[in-house]
Amino acid sequence: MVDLYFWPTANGIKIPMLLEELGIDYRPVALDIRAGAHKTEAFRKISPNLKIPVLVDDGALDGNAPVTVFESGAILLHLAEKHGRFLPAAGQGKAQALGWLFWQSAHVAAAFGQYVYFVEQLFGQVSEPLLDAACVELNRLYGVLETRLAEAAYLAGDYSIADIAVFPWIQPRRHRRRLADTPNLARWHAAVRARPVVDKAYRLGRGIASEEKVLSDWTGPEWKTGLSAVFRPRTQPGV
Ligand SMILES: N[C@@H](CCC(=O)N[C@@H](CS)C(=O)NCC(=O)O)C(=O)O
Repeated sequence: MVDLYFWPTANGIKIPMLLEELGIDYRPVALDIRAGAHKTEAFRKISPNLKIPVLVDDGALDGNAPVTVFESGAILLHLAEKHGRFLPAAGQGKAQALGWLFWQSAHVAAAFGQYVYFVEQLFGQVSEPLLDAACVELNRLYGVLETRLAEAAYLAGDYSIADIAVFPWIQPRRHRRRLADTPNLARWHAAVRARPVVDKAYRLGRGIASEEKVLSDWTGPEWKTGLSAVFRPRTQPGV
């Protein structure tokens, strides 16, 4: 059996997006992180950093040794390598996929997470220069994506675990953005979201916690007005 310990956040939802693509039979184990359900010694044994997601594969389905993987990027990589899909086997394609996968986990998670925390939790308390810096980095990273997607259909050429890692982090309303302002990112976003299994993964998430913002962001109307005071588009795409 393959158990997925998760909650439908940006990092959590990546894994059903890939498991569904691969057609793997898995058991979702919902851990309500908003209620602290992950903060147990039992969970620490499989998740040393006490975060979701974690994949536990007992090997029964394929006769392999049991394996437990924490960190969403590591889980995507593990599954892609094991099944030989959504990651080129070698060469430039593989290098691109890994580069964008690690870029998401190093840059996007930190910067987007900080921006949302400042705006949604600390607005009015966080200083103007700090808020400015968060906005500048958010815009810079959207620009990096726009530039890349102007030259390639998907981040590594073909659809890969890199696209799966980045997609849930693109939350236009939360980021006070219109996707139309970055047309190549918008085209890529529409193509990923049109994949039937992406919808299936998000439906699974909504069945668990429909109030999670990542689940509703791209299904509703794009952000148009409001909170413009905290939106400072100060950098050029690609800078
Ligand atoms: N780098 C980790 C980040 C995991 C992470 O931040 N998980 C969040 C949800 S998206 C979490 O478990 N939060 C609960 C907490 O911090 O207590 C990954 O990509 O898996």
